[in-house]
This record gives sequence, structure tokens and C-alpha cells, in this order.
Amino acid sequence: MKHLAKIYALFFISIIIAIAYLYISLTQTENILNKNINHLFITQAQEFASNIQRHLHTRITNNLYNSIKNDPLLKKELEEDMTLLATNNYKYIYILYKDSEGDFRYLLDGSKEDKGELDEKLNVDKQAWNEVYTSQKPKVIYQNKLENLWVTYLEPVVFDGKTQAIIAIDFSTNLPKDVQHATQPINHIFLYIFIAIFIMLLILLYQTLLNFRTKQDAITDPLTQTYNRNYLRDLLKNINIAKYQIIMLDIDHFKYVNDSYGHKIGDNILSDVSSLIKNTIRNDDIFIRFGGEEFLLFIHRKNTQEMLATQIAQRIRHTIEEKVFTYNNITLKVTVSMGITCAPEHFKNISDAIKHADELLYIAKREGRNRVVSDTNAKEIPKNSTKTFNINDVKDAIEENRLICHYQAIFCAQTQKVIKYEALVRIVNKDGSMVYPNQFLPNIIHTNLYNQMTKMILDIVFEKIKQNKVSISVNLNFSDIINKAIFKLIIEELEKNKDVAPWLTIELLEYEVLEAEHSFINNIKTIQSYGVKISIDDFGAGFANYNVFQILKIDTIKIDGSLIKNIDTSETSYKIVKSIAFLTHELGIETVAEFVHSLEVYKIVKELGITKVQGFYFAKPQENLLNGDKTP
Ligand code: GH3
Ligand code: MG
Ligand code: MG
Repeated sequence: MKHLAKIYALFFISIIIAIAYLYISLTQTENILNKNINHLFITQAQEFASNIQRHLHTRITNNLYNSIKNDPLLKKELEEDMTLLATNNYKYIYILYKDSEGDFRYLLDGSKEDKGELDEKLNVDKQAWNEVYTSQKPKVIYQNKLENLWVTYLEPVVFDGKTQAIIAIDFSTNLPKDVQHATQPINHIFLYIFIAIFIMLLILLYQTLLNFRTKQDAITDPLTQTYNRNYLRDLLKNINIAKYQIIMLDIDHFKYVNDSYGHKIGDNILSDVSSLIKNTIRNDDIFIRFGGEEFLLFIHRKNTQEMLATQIAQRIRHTIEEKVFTYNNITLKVTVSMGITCAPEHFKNISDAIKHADELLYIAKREGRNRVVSDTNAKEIPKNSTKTFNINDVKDAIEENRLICHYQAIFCAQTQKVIKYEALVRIVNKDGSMVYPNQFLPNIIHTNLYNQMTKMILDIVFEKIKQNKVSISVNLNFSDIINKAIFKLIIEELEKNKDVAPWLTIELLEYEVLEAEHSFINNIKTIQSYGVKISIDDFGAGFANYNVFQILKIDTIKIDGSLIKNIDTSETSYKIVKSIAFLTHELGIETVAEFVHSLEVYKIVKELGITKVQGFYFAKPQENLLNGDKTP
């Protein structure tokens, strides 16, 4: 494409040069022609003049005027001689003298027509004539302004060193005008061509400006007027990363701003925070909206001052922390967290260096937000991805389809047959090893990735239900149910899988009903309207309390593993489980005992009337379902 543009440009320039060359050639030809005509005339006129001079000097010895005035015969004779020289081109050949007043008057006139009388005054270009009078040198006057008259040749008549008159020979010709007429159409054509070229150049300029605008729009984020990811993509191809330090910046609890004040205010905050950052950095730094409320800064390094980015980051953090944002009657403050890669050149590629800044940003978030973490001050730098499984690793795993579910069977305590399964999410490392939820869930819980992951799990589970016609439970948090986005995606999933929804159980973790949580109750009821079963997870530990039974219709409770695993040795555990079993029996709620790891434990829970059991004694979580009984 660029190549083609170059060829067009070259072609265009060649045409302009060719036209300019033609135009110059034509003008020069005209000039040369005129010069030749002039030359021809002057040589001829000089010859005529010297002829006349010879005649005058043979017939007259000193006073020219008196001799002619007093001898009309001589005057006639001389004039006849001059007339002999006259032709169509040299119509006017005459001699003028200067009177005492400085006017020029006829002395002799050899012209064929419009003859001047002796002493008759003629209006001439006095300055030129006087010059010839005093300098005593011939002169050529170009008369372009007069019709047909082309040039006048003047030559002084000198007697005894004194100018007594001037011979004037007018040369008239139509030739130059004819040439001009002949070339006029060509000149017009040139004029049109020049106008056309000018218009084309204007269009070209307009197009270039338009292209520039379109390109600029494509790389600019409309809300914050910063560069967007398109720009980043191009930048990554050309940037010499050794010259920069990378800051990844994220507004803290921005979701809260949106939720509390609305998206409009959220947008205002985004653009105002961007402006504050722009004012804090220099022209050779690069500022990009990386996505949502996340920004990427490339800080230009002068003489590899490692601490530069950290100082700028602290300045940005402080400026934003101090700023009170006011919109109509609302005033609010926000803070930002940043992660900095000080030496991006040590990374395999720029993407890794950016990822590293993101990891450090994540640490800044975890350490309490409103802070800057760079790889020079980080207490913990994630190096080994098996230890800390961060946002980007989860992102990669999702993209590369390495997010899977394992299934742990739940058995009927009486019959020991499989009743259902609990789906447990895993990430498969590239080397095939497993990453467990506790290794990555806390890191992504407040990110969009968590929502994405929840949707994927529901998809996987529904597919499994469809294929195997089994009941499967999934784990969700209390906060997931009241999170608008997650609730929306749960409902979407249920709508999509209406026929198998009754096979799904939701195990609620971190359950904590507040009086005011109407949305929670309503949302659970909506979910239940699809036939989905609700189970309370980790009952007997954490926040779980009995109030839930008054508010909602609960299908199952899962007694916390910490109570079950010691039930054979701890009397307290035994008593608590016994009371739970009694209560749920009274309320008609199913119970599941998890962590059933031995025959002893199994025997006790069965004896206490617990209806379902789950644990290593029966089955470990595994990729495939057991080939046991399938009962919905
Ligand atoms: P953290 O402190 O961990 O960064 O929490 P957070 O709430 O800032 O982060 P989270 O990623 O959970 O939420 C980011 C929110 O930003 C979610 C999304 O709705 C909002 N957001 C993303 N882009 C825009 C936008 O252009 N305008 C507005 N108003 N909100 C946006
Ligand atoms: Mg944020
Ligand atoms: Mg964020």
C-alpha cells in the first residue's frame, strides 16, 4: 500500500516537472524570438542611420538647423533620400532637434505618411531623448505599449563635438504579437493545468488531514482523550523499551464509585483522573488507557535513573489522593494503586514487562491500595507462577482453555450410592499440574475475570449435567448473588439451560444474611424459581447462622468439614453435629457431611441421621464422574 502511494507520488511529481519544463521552454522560445527580431531591426536601423549620417555630413558642414532652414531644396533632397530607406516596417524615419525650451521639434522627416513639418513639436520620451543628446550614444527604446510600433532606434547627429539633432527610426511589426497570439491558447492550457494541479494538491492536503484525523481517532480513547490499546499495539512494535519504565495504574474501588454515584460520575472521575495524570507527566512519557479504570504509563528514562518512575508514581498517587472531585452537589475522593517495572529490558518481551507491572499492581491492591509497588520495593515479587497464581495467569488459563472442573461424588449415607457431585474448579498448568481455587480465587475475586470464570464454570457444569443426567452442585459466594453482573449471568445461564436447571444445586459460601439484604432474598427466590436447589456450605463454621431457615427455603446444608473430620475424637464436634442433625431433621432439610475420611467417621454420621456423605473415604475429586448410580 505504501509502495503504491510512493509510485503515485513519483508519477505525479514527474508530470508536474514535465509541465513546468514545457512551460519554461515555451516562454523562452518567445523571448528568443523577440530578441532575434530586435537584433534584426537594430542592425538594420544602425545601417540606415549611418547612411543618413553620411548624407548629412557630406552636405552640411556645421550648423545643421540653419543649413536646412535656409535651404528648402537641401531639406527636400535629404528627406527624399530618407524616404528611400522607408519600408512597411520602417514607416517613420525622422530627425528632431531640441529647441531652447528643451522641446523636440521636427527638422527632417522621411516618413511616408503623417509627415511632420519643420519646427513642428513632437511629444517624445524626453528622458530617453535627452540622454542620447548628452551621452551622444545611440539608444533603443522598446515601445511595447503602442500598437504595432515595436522599437525606436535613436542616434545623435554630432557636428564639432556638439549634438545638433537625433535620428529616430521607428520599427513596426506584428510579428511578436502574432507569436503571442499563436502561443496564447497554449498559455491558457498551461493556466488550466496549473489550476488543476493546485486543486489536486488542495484535495490531497484535505485527504491527508482527514486520514490523519481518522488515524488519530482510532488510537484515542474518546472518554479520556488518552491513547488506547490500538496505539499500544502499534507502539509495542517500535518502542525501545530499555528507554522506559512501566507503570500500571488502577483506580481503587472504582466499582464502588460507579455503584454509589452512577456511571456518569464514574466517567467524570475517569477523565479527571486522566487529566491529573497527564499534567503530572512529561511530553516524552506515554500515557495509555489500558482498559476500564486501568492505565499504562511508559516513563521515559533519562540516563537510566531507575527511581524516576517511582517518584513520578508517588507524585501521581499524592495528587489524586489530595484532589477533591466535585460534580454538582457531589464531592468525592479517590485513590489509585500502581505497580512499576523499573527495568523492562530484563524481561523476555514487553508483554512480560507489562504483566510484571500488573502483578506488582495486584500486590499494591492486596497490601491495602493507595500505594505504589515497584520491583525495587516489593516485599514479594512473584517469580514462580506455581506459587502465586495471579490475574494474568488466570487470564491466560481461561484463554487457553485450561480452566476445568473436577467432580467429587456425594453419596447416600444409607445406600452408599452416588446421589450427586460437587464441581470444584481447577486450573491445569502447562506442565499438567493442578492449581487449586485457594491459590487463585482470592487474587481475582474482585475482578471481571472472576465473573468470566463463574460463567465458564456454569457452562461446563450445565454441559456435564446434559451429557450425564446427574445432579451437580457449584459453589457461589453470598456476594455473587447480590452482584448485579454475576446475578445477571447466572440468570442468563439458567434461561439457556432451563430444562436441566433443576439438576443444579448452588452451594452458598460465606453466607451472611443482613436484615437489609432484600436483593439477596429476591435473587435467591428467582434462582429457585428455575428449580435450582440451594445448599448452605460450611454450616456450623464461619458466618452461617440459623436465621437463614426463617428467610429462605433451604434444600440442603453441608456441615463444615472441621466439625466432621474430628467427630470420632472430639466430643464437642460430635455434640454440635448431633444438634445440627436434629434440627435439620425437624426442619426437613437434607444434610451433607463433608470430610468423611474414614469408616469410623462414616459410621458416626450415618448413626446421627445425616443423609449424605462426601469425603476421601468414598471418593476424591476427579476429572471424570464415577460410574455409580445416577439419581437426581
Ligand atoms: P480495585 O480497587 O481492586 O481496583 O477495585 P475496583 O472496583 O476499582 O475494580 P473492579 O475491576 O472490580 O471494577 C472496575 C469497574 O470499573 C468495573 C467497571 O464497571 C468499571 N468501568 C470500567 N470501564 C468504565 C467506564 O468507562 N466508565 C465507568 N463509569 N466505569 C467503568
Ligand atoms: Mg480498580
Ligand atoms: Mg480494575
